[in-house]
Amino acid sequence: MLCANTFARPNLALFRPVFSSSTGEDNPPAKAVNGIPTDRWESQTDDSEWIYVDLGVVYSVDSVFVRWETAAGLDYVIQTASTPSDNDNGWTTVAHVTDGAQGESRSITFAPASTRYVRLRGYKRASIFAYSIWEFEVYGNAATCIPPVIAASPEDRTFVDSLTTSFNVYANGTGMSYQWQHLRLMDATWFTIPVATTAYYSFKPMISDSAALFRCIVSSSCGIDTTASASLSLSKKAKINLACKKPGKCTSFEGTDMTAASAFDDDSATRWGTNYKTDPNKDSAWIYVDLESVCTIDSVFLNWEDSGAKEYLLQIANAASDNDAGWTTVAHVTDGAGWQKRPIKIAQTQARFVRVRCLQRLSGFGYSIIEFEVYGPSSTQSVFGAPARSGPTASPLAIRQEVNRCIMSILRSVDVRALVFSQQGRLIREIVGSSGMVVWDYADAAGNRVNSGVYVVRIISDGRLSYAAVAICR
Ligand SMILES: [Ca+2]
Ligand SMILES: [Ca+2]
Repeated sequence: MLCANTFARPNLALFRPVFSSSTGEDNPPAKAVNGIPTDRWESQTDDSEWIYVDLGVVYSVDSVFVRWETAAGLDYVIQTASTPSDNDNGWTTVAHVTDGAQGESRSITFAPASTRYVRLRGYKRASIFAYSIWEFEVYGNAATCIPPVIAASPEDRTFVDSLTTSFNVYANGTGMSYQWQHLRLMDATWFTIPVATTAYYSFKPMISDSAALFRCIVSSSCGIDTTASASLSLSKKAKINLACKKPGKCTSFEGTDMTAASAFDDDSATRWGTNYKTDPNKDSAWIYVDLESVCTIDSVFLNWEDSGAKEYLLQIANAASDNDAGWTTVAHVTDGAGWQKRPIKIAQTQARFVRVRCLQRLSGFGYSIIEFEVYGPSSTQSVFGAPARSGPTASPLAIRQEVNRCIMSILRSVDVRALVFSQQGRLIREIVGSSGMVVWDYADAAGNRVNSGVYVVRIISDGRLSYAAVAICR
């Protein structure tokens, strides 16, 4: 039997996701929002306990109705939040009850508050038992503040290196703020770009940014929405990276996957890293590339990992040495940072060897460079003329669709991830696989099975991309 609504308005908490500080016996918080008056949420036996419900969208909430069991609260507050937390951070108290009684049903009204989350936070119990609530009901009206809704996601872009490119987002809502993110292949996480906080994000990409994904999170006090991902790919007119696949040398490396070659492999998922544990002089490290012939150069792009250099020199030579002899300094950087993509323009010059000579670390770790790229004024070529990748190239993708899952496997691959997109380009799900295999259970990020339709799956394996279309019929 379902409870009759106390008010004419619907109970906004009914069947919504609900969370609590604790659960006593077999009485989880979901039993306080299931409309059944004969089952209940029960906390542990403690004065400081809470329960909150996620209304799904922002409402203008003005009252709650608490159907207490005998184990009631004596002193407790009703709170709202734009972002919920499992402690007292971010919660605003809208009502305070100090005379709670055992077994009562209490209507608590307050000034309308725009909120998606509503919490009851206990301070003192009315009995020696725990807190116990048959039903926690929330009432309100449609919100007056309009949460952000993405009207247009950023579009895919091609770029020419060292020239500015940009992404745009259009959203409807009030009081919105923007935060762009970049899917970092290095650790397969969405990385927040600190400076990118407007609807328009303009920047100078590196060659190794090709195939990178970008998205924007639009938020306000009454909600949040995230754009579909947009990809960045290299234009056919792009300049060629003179250091790509060229031999390199370095003072030390932490593991065999972190040699100098990892900074010149055109792969954002690999990096050079010094062996900071054993280097006798931890600050004084270097890495250089041999362009294999004397080239005219005018710029270098450095994609630093978190272990960056605070201070370093950019140097050139026509005969490389393993010490400081024979190297000419063409740039001196004193404000380096971690996760920094640093373009360095230099006066046009000729050189066969280009070196980064580190002087001071940022942290207790070593130095680490994801990609070290070198360009010249006349190095413009079709990317189809670029040197091929070494090792196995785009590996064959095998797909097997079953009733409740789809198995995608990449031969010769170890690290594999999949991004599932709708036909409208919205990111539905990210899946991390293992041993060259990724399994999609046809669920979205919230765990709900997706609707029938065609989905595009972008598979990233060992830094390379493959695509698949998966048709789902119920
Ligand atoms: Ca119940
Ligand atoms: Ca690399």
